[in-house]
Parts: sequence; C-alpha cells; structure tokens
Amino acid sequence: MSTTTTPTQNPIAATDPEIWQLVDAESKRQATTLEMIASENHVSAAVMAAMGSCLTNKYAEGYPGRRYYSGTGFYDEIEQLAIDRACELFSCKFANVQPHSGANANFAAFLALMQPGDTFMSVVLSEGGHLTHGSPVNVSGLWFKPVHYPLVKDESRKDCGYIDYDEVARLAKECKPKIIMCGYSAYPRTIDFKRFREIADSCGALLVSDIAHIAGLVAAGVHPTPFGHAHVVTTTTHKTLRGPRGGLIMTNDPELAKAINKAVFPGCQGGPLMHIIAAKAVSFGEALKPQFKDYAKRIVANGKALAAALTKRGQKLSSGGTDNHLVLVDLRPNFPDLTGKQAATWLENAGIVTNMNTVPNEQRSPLQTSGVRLGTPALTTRGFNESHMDQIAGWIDRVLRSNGNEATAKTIRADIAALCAKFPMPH
Ligand code: DSN
Repeated sequence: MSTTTTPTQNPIAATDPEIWQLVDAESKRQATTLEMIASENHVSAAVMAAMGSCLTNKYAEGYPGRRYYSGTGFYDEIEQLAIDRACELFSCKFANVQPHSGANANFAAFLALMQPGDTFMSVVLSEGGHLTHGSPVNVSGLWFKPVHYPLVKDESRKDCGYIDYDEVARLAKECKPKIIMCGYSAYPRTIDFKRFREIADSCGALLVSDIAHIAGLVAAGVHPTPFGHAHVVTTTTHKTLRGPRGGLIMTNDPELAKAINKAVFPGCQGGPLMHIIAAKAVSFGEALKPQFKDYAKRIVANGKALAAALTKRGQKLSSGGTDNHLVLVDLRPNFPDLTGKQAATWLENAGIVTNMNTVPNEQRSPLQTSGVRLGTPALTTRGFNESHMDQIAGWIDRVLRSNGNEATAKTIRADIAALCAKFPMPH
C-alpha cells in the first residue's frame, strides 16, 4: 500500500472508511519506521496489484489442465508460468506453487514423506528452528516425533552458535530419522547442505531443506543452493524472495513431486489462492532479473555491516556475526535484566521494528526471551546501504543503553522519520 494513495483514490476509503483509516495508518507506519524484522519485506507495486486483482474471485481446485471447475483456462496459464519461473529461478525440475504459507508447505512435505509417528530431525524452535519443525503445539510435533540436533554451545569454540554437524551425524545414526530438516528462522550462518546430505545418506533419511529465510539469497546465488543435496526444498515466498505471503515446495525427483502434489491438494488444501499464485509469478519474474542479484548481494553486505557496527559498539551477537540477512543480538552479557520483549518495545518506540527472539541456551520463556532478531531485507529494498547500517546500529545501541528513556526514543524516532522520508517505499 503506497502512502501516495489518497483516500479518495482508494475504493476501501469510499466503502469502508473505518478499515481504510487503519490501512492508511499502517501504510504511514511502514513508511516512517525502519522495518528490521528479518522475515519481512516490502513488495513491488506489481506484486501488490496481482494480489488485489480479479483472480481472487475464482475457484481453481486441481492443477493446470486438471481442474474441477470451468472457466480456469487463464488460471492454468498463470499457474504454469509461476511453476516454470520457480523452476528457472532455483534450477530445479518440479515446483508446487499452491501452499498458502510456509507452514502449509512444511506440513504438505511431511504428509508426502512420512507416516504419523515417524521420526525426523530438526533444530528446536528456541535455538532458531521453526514452529513447524516439531514444536509440541504444532502438527509436526503432535503427529510426528522430532529429535532436535543442537548448535555448538561451548563459548571457547570458534564455531559457537553454529550447527553442531558432528552431533547431527551422531544423532542421525542413533535415531534413524525418516527426514532430516535443515533451514531455520533465526540462524545467521551459511548452511552446509553437502554435509547434511552426507549425513542423510549415512542413515537412509531424506533431506528436506526449509529455505524460507534465505530463498532470495539462494535464488540470487549469494547463499549456496540446497539443490543437488536436498530431496525436497520448502520455502515461503515473502521474505528475502520479496513476493506475496505464501509457500512453495520444490524437488528434482518425479516420484516425490507426485507425492507432494497429492499432499498439497487434496491432502491439506482446497482451492488455491490464484491471486497470490499470480503475485508469486510476478515476484519470481522480478527475481529472475539481474537487478535482483544485486539486491540480494546488498542484503548480505548490509547484514555484515550491521553486525560489524553492533559488535564495534560492544553488543554481543549469537555466533559472533552473520553470513546472511539476519543478526541475533544476545542481550545477556550487556543487559542481564533486560528481556527481548522489553528491548523490542523500546526499539519500536524509537521507530526500529524488530522482534524478540530466543537465543541459544535460552533460560527465559519464548514470551520474554533474551535476544532481539534483526534483518536487512526490507531496509535494503528501500535503498539503505552499509553507511546507514552504522547509523542504525548506533541508534539501536543508544536505545538499549538508554534503559528505555522516552526522550531518547523520541529524538531517535524523529531522526528516523527524517531519514525514511529520503527512502520512499517501492511503488
Ligand atoms: N514467522 C517467521 C519468522 O519470523 O521467521 C517464520 O515463519
């Protein structure tokens, strides 16, 4: 939603001023603050327009050429384009573009590859995994048996905070999982897909890589690809990939592709969201352009600059830095009494939008936490560069050291609004 859209131009304003007022206020919030939630981004006007198009009116259950409703000719072409572009973007053979979300993509992959009661391996949510990777309150943990592999915890080791690959290998031999999941929601380091595949092969498991956070980096070649190693790759489309909110599943294996299609529909979804699938196609088209490679490189350069600028100011980062778009600030050494929840509130008051996050060896509840997760994809979309990361790290550091001082937050918020005015939202 562009801030240049005035109420008189927007049909919501005419028919539902109550909702329009909130949408407009949100649009202004996005424009005047620093969006640093690592899983969020700002989509292009074209992606936004596809989501708000007439395609939302149609039922198109089934797949291209095999639908259960009439009037789906254009939808076949749209979905096929989305599939073809996804395959070109990730250099793979099969793509299912119908999952409504990353959670649905992961559930469909589980449904395709496992039976209830089967064992799989993943990282626990509190150490950077995901709700859908075996949390006891999610179907992945209710119906399947997760065995969680650890990060290196020994502070004296250089790879502290990295995946403990030796432990993954040991646990895999011990529990003989059906699936090994790799891919995380709060992991700042490069994933060694080759090593994971060797471990999967050693115990006869399938390797499933959830690249939701790094999909844009993988597509642009600035993070190694899981293809050639993972049997199945799941992702969201709205994070670094900068598409609409949604999910995607890919594979190179024709038999697995059949099982995945069946698992998505009719397994766990009904009518596909065709307006979102069209928006996925538009965003994949954008990601295939050379500018996207440059965008992804700048995300990582900004991530590294942000990490270095925070470290220079004495902040402690989980794993000591980042290889990607994500920085995890561990508050414990500098601010033992400060929770991630409180820190995120102080930062939001200053115009810096982040999320509280658990950190390795977390002692607090997920509703309090001892860390704050930061990310650079949305800032990079707006054109912020490495010099701004230093300025932003300075603001973050000041807020954290201010003990929630309201005057400090107010001053920084005004400075941020002034800076944001120079970096308009994508139109
Ligand atoms: N909730 C997302 C995130 O913030 O990382 C993962 O799906």
